[in-house]
Amino acid sequence: MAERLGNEEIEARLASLNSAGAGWEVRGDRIARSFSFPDFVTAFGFMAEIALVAERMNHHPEWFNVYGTVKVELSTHDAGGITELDFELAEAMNKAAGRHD
Ligand code: H2B
Repeated sequence: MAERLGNEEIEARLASLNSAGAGWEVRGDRIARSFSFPDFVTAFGFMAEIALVAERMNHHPEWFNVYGTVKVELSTHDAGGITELDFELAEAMNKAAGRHD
């Protein structure tokens, strides 16, 4: 099972996740980001693509969608905090968002 990451490790991975200006932040025991798409169908296309990634990883986002906005929070419940799985899924989201803009 994935291990909870320490604060230094989280900050280092966050910096790399945000190297292209993605805007992820630590919020309590989660990492969070808001994505903005031009409309609902584009946002939903992003979510549909990520749903398949999440199933493959057996690691699932908490997210909230209104029209073109998708607010995401990632944590590893099984580990009680942030693990490398959250950063892996976040990276997949950054890449997918670039294909749905
Ligand atoms: N997703 C996330 N984000 N965190 C988990 O700890 C988690 C999950 N655990 N998806 C998985 C499913 C677990 O609940 C099942 C039973 O494998």
